[in-house]
Amino acid sequence: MAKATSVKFYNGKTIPALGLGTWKSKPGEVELAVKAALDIGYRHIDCAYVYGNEKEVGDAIAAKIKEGVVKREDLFITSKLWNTFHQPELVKGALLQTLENLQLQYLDLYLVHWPQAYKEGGDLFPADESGKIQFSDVDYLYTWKAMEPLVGAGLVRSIGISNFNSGQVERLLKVATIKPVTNQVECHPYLNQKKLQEFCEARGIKLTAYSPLGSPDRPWAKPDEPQLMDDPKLKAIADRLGKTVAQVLIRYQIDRGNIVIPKSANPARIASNFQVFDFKLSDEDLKLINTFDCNGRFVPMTGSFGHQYHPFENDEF
Ligand code: NAP
Ligand code: SBI
Repeated sequence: MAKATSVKFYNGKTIPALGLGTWKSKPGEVELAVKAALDIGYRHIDCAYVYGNEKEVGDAIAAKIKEGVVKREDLFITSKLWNTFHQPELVKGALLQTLENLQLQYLDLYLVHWPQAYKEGGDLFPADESGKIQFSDVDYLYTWKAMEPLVGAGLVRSIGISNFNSGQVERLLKVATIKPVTNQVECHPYLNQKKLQEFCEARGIKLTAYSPLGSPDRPWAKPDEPQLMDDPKLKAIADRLGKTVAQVLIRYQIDRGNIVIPKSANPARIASNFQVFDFKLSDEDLKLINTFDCNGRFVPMTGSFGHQYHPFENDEF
């Protein structure tokens, strides 16, 4: 079997280039999905407190360590600080809760999930009577300053960011003692993030591609919207290579040097998505796929529109 690719961070740590996404995997199915993934060879799992399924992910990891299938040190486990815990005094407690949920002593990577903060202390999506999300004005720079000591405390190996635009990355770097290792953002052929990737790469920050398959199960998807995986141009490339469109979309990220975290809760698709280390896209195919960009964002986070730190409202990239 061909060897799985790794990506090296500026701090010397490595991350398996392909990880399993877990957003929308129901608590009742995610344990089976993670167990299947670990059996198949995945060593990187992407989690978050807000997904509401960390305990079941933790049960799967604990079971596979107990069975002797994997050792903790061979795994790469990421989780994320949710928007209601941005106040610096809340950051360590939020991490400790995630560690308890996942039954882990440390995370390999802890991300600030979004730059914008929500009202602290209650619902994860605190809303007023009209349903509008209630914002907090905590500046993500103060949140970052509370993330940094988690590394020295041995609770996390690396720290990073998610959904930060180029201006926000630049602003963060001006105060950071520890630079983020990665910026996890939406990335696929319709939103290929070429400019943000180059911007981050120039600063030693790797890009992690979320929703790489176009997130067809996103809760706000409308039936008439185009599905990335149904794109006939991608289907033609996949057919020519004898691969599935999903495999081409995953390989597209790996061949661009990105980390990629497709979600599946289906063991057969989890297995098929891992069959991407026996082929490579040619430069011609990469160039062709790069032309499909249409600023097509599947995860616009509309509920945060109007927040001063919403990442997608004002800046170009
Ligand atoms: P995605 O990975 O692009 O797509 C997941 C969907 O594709 C599911 O409906 C899945 O169905 C289906 N699928 C998976 N493999 C397939 C295959 N081989 N053939 C056909 N369908 C397939 O979407 P995503 O969940 O939005 O993104 C991936 C991960 O990125 C998330 O789970 C999460 O971990 C992370 N993420 C992070 C953020 C952030 O703000 N940082 C935002 C979004 C996502 P089945 O499950 O039925 O297979
Ligand atoms: C949730 F748990 C609920 C909603 C939601 O919308 C935006 C996308 C997101 C997120 O913030 N991170 C994800 O992986 N999905 C999400 C998660």
